[in-house]
Amino acid sequence: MQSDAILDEALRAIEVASNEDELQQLRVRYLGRKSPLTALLRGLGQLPKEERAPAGAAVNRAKQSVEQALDERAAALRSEKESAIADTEWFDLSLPPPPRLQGHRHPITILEGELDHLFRGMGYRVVEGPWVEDEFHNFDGLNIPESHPARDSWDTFWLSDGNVLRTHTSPVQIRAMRRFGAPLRAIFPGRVFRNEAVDATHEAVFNQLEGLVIDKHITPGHLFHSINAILSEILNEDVTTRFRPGFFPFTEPSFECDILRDGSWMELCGMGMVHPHVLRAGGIDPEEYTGFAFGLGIDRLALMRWGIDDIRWMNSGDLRFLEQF
Ligand code: FA5
Repeated sequence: MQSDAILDEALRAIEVASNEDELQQLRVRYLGRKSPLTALLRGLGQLPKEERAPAGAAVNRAKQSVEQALDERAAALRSEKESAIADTEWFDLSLPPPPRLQGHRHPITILEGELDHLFRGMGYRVVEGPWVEDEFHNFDGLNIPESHPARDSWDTFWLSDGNVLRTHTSPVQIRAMRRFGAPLRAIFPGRVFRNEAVDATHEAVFNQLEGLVIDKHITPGHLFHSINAILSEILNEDVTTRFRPGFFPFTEPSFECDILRDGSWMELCGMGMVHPHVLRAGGIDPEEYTGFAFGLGIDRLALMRWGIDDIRWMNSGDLRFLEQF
């Protein structure tokens, strides 16, 4: 019968089809509108009546067989493809995974975390202030009026609206005094900005930790003892410090603290007894309360803690540096 011959031809072609595209072409050729099987179906009407039913059934069987052969061949091709992938793209589940790229905390973040923990343990509250400060908090309220030559000691980034990028964390003193009143024990960690020449121990953007304690009968003795205890704790050793007379308009008397490392002194911290003008600016009565304040360079502390030779590593973003922490 004609349909058997067509079926034979179709099955042979399907068997050797080697991809999905060829199968699709064969599907069109043997099952589509212009296929010989469809032509046979159309021609059924011209056959003698008694031949029509068996001939029609034969064509339909042939169509079903083609359909089935196409599906089977498609499945076979898919599984051939998958086993080829399985042969080439396998991996060994028992192998240990390659090392994962892991983030590291920045040394400043590590130190700030430790300082935070240490001071909270001593009953200090932690307060943050804004990086963009107004002239009052950065200068005037700290007893540095416009005419005061001490304004020149900080190379200030002035903003066009008359505000400044804070040159130190001391402005938070006034904010905290006004907010919490006395007695007060607080630290103010954070970033500060100075328009100054950068070298191995000076950055233009660095971090300070300000400490402020206000209570009755606070003396410089409390200040020196606190600084020594804190530095020894953070540097894990009995530190050797020296306290030199210093000058800050917002403390009186004022001191600088240096720390001895590898035979040389490095300046780490400015400090003093809070000036009565500053207490007043913070709304605290200097007749009733005294206090001490200090401003510690966190980046400098990091240099000492890890024996880093240059402060510029801190802002370098260099992974070779950061991956060591
Ligand atoms: C001050 O900024 C005062 N506000 C500190 C203070 C606070 C005094 C409270 C009294 C009472 P000074 O400019 O010295 O002071 O800076 C304090 C510390 O910040 C320095 O001892 C040093 O450790 C660090 N520091 C200062 N300048 C830089 C810089 N350019 N780069 C890195 N660290 C610096």
